[in-house]
Amino acid sequence: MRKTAFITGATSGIGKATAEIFAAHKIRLILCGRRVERLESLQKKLSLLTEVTTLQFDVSKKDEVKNAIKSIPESFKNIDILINNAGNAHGLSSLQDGNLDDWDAMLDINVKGLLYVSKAIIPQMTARNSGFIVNIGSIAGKEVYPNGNVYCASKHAVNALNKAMRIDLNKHNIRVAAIHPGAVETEFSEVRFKGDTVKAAAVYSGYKALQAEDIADIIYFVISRPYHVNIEDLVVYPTAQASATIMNKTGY
Ligand code: NDP
Ligand code: 8X3
Repeated sequence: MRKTAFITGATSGIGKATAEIFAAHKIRLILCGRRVERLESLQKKLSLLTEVTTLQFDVSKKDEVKNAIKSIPESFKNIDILINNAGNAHGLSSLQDGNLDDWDAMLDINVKGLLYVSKAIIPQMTARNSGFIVNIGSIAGKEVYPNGNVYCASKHAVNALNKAMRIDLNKHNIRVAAIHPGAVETEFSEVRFKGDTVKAAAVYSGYKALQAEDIADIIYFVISRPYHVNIEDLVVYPTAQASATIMNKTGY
């Protein structure tokens, strides 16, 4: 039987590329995000390959999450794979200069949003003793870098929650995995720098950054192992990057 996947943050970057590779493998899709026009155009494109439904909601608003998940059409209700991907960095400044609204956004979206979505979907997985949750963390969840403070804290929380899910869901036969990318060339830096495309482009210049499709390929590899195999934690860098702050920008 065809699997059904629920992907948050499917309107851009890693989430969109994951939707594309899943569709190519005939996985049925529930695509989520706030930008409805993007959801609709992706649904139109991917419906040529698989069944697709969309949900527009903000992961950080718990009532929106609950209502959206309740509204999933009956034929999509058995979710086999949850990709907790929605998230962003907002700002890059020292803790002492930090912006409280940016802090709220990162903690509300990257941490609480992931929790709200997981809480709403997990019960039907535990009822079936089956399911796979993939959490998109970051190297920011493995190390702390200058001015990364609250974004790093949010991704350290994702790393902790990934381990917590592995432990608490163990008795329910549910697979849980985290993928922690380094620099991936998406809209991520545009969001971090609040639409400053020059600053955003500089992040990815002088080397070959990871592409969203690279991470999507890895996500597909992880979810397509035999059921008894769980790849729990993967850190993925571009070849040019050795840590959050060590980047070989000599053109490789
Ligand atoms: P993008 O900015 O390209 O995509 C972010 C996605 O998250 C969009 O689809 C956006 O959809 C969604 N999103 C953001 N806020 C909300 C919200 N409040 N409610 C619902 N959806 C939301 O970035 P990436 O693809 O790079 O990021 C995906 C994940 O990968 C994030 O968790 C990020 O932290 C992580 N990551 C990214 C790295 C990178 O270098 N790019 C490296 C390591 C990890 P919409 O705006 O339509 O709601
Ligand atoms: C995105 C990678 O290094 O900007 O999570 O934190 S980094």
